[in-house]
Amino acid sequence: MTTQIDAGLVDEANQQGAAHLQADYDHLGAVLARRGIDIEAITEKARDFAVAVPSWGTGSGGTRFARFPGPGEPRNVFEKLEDCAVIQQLVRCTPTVSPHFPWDWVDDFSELRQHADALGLGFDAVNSNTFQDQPGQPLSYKYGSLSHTDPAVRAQAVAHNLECIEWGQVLGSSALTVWVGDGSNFPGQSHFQYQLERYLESARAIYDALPADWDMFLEHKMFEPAFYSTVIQDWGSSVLCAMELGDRARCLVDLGHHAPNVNIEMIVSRLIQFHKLAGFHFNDSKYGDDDLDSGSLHPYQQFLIFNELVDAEQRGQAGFNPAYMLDQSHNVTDPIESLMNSAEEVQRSYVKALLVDREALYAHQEANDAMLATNTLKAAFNLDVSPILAQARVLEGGAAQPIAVYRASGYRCAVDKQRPSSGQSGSGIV
Ligand code: LRH
Ligand code: MN
Ligand code: MN
Repeated sequence: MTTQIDAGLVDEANQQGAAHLQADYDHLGAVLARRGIDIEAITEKARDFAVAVPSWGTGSGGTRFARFPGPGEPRNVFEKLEDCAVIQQLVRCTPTVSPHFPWDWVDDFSELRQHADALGLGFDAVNSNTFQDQPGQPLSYKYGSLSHTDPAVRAQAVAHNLECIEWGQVLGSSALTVWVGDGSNFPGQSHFQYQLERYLESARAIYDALPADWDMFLEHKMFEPAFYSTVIQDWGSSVLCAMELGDRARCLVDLGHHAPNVNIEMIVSRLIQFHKLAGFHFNDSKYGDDDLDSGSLHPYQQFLIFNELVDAEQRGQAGFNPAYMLDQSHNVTDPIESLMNSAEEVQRSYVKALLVDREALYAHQEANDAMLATNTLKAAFNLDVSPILAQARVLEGGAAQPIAVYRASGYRCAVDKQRPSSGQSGSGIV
C-alpha cells in the first residue's frame, strides 16, 4: 500500500509526544478506573470506530454566491481519493469514501477501485444526483426528478439511480443514498399527494432493482433548493416512504437537514426502534443546511445522538447497523484538515457515549430523578477523552496529532504544484 505522507514523519512526531500522551492516558485511565471503566476496553472500541469521508468534501464547497477554491484541490476522483488516503493515514478511522455521481463518474470503475485498493481505501454508500442538470442531459430537473409530472423525466432520474447502483457494484459498495431536491416554491404549485405518489412509484422502481445485498438510504431535508415544500421534507415523510418500500429502505439522517432546535436524538431513537435508521451524514449547523464541521457548534447534541446509538448497540437492538458518513462543505479551511478534525469529533462523541454509566442512567430514569439522570450524561460528556483518541490513532499506525503532522508534511504545497488547474472538484453548493 502506498502512503501519501512519509511514515517516518508520523513516527517521529508520535515519538516526540509519546511521554506526554502516556502520562495523560495513564491519568485518564485512573479517573475511569474509579468509575469502574477499563480504559483499554474503550480504546479498543475507539480503534474499531469508522466514519466515511464524502468525496465531495475534499474540495472547497461554496455558497450560492461564490466558491473560493484553495490551493491544490483535487481535479478528479482519483485525486480526491489521494486526499482521502492522507486523511485515513493520519486519523485511521476513515477507511471508506462515499462517492457522488456524476461528479465522480469515470470511464473505468474497476480502475478506480484498483486505485482505491492501492491507497488502502474502500467505498461506502454511493450517492445519486438528480438535483442538478448535467451537460448533455436530454431532460431538465428544473421542476423535479423522481417526482416530476412528466413520466419521461422520472424515467431518466430512475435510470440514473440504476446506473449508480451498477457503478457502485463495481466499486464494492452496498448502499445507494437517494436525496432529491424535488418540491415546490409556491403554495399551490404542486399537489402534495400526487407528487409523493409519483416519487414513490419511481423509488419503487429503484428499490426493486437493488441487488440482493444492497440497501437504499432515503435522505430527507427540510428545504433548499425548494423553498416552500420538499417531497421528502422530514423524517416523517422519509420513514413513511421507507415503510412503503420495504425492509431494505431506511432513513438517512443528515444533521443539518432539520428545523433549528429539532430534537434529532429523539428522531434517531424512533428510527432505531422501528429498524429504520440507515445512518448519518454528520455535520453541524447554526441556521439551516450550513454543512459546518461536525461538532464545531453543537458537540453536546452530537454526543446525545451517540448516546442513543451506543444505547442501541449495548442493548443489542436487532438490525442495528448504521452507516456513518461525513457531509460537510469547507469554505475557509483546508478540506483535509476539516475532514480529519471532524472524523475525530465524531469519534469523540462515540467514545464519550461509551462512558455513560448506563445502569445508573436507567435507574435514575425509573426513579424519575431528572437531575441525576441528566448529570449522568454530563459526567461522561465533561470528560476530555483526547488521550484515548490519540492512543487509538497511534496504535492503528496514525498520528497522535494529525493536523500538526499534516502541516509539517507540506502535502498541500506539493499537490498544489502537481495539480495546476485545480478548482474543478465536486460541488459543495447544495
Ligand atoms: C443535500 C446533501 C445530500 C447531497 C449532498 C451533496 O443537501 O446533504 O446529501 O448528496 O448534500
Ligand atoms: Mn447530506
Ligand atoms: Mn445537505
